Amino acid sequence: MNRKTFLCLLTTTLLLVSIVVSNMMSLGYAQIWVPAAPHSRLTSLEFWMDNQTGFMTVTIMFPCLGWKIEDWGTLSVNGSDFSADAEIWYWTGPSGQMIWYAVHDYNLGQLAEGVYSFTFKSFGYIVRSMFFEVGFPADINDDGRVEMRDIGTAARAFGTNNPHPDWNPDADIYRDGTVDMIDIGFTAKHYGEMVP
Ligand SMILES: [Ca+2]
Repeated sequence: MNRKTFLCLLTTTLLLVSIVVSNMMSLGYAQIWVPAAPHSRLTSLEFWMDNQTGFMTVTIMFPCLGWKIEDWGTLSVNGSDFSADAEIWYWTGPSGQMIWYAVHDYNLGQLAEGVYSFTFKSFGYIVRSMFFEVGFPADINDDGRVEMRDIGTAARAFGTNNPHPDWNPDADIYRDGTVDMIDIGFTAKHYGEMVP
């Protein structure tokens, strides 16, 4: 490498470093609203039913005034999976210290007995998700109690999907087309329980 190439490289490197540093400085001092996601531990999801209609209440605790929710997003459904993608912003400048709560109810519509999931997002980033049950799906044979026959039915169908000879749609209580650990887990969780 000759001296001219070396100086040219050095100048380019210094220029790049100064651009990066000045960008970092300006970012550090910028007071703007940026897309953000609240902490999952400060976000709670609560499922409830009113008649046959399911609702999900999302409650977010904010530690200061430098947060705003521009849009709670629209609910989308894919099989047994619900999700909502909100637009939540964070102010990078100074803001007042005050704990406040934002609460929103999503109407999930009429729900048949089964296991479902709900995922709450902000700008596509997953904040929190949960499974919830409607009715008493663990009682697969509908005799009013979860016992070995239900666990056995789920176990026999374990790992299958349509058109496997052991496939049993009744055991697919989280209806995703496969009987897997989610279905067995929810059945086993209620072992010994009577239908309320
Ligand atoms: Ca399933």
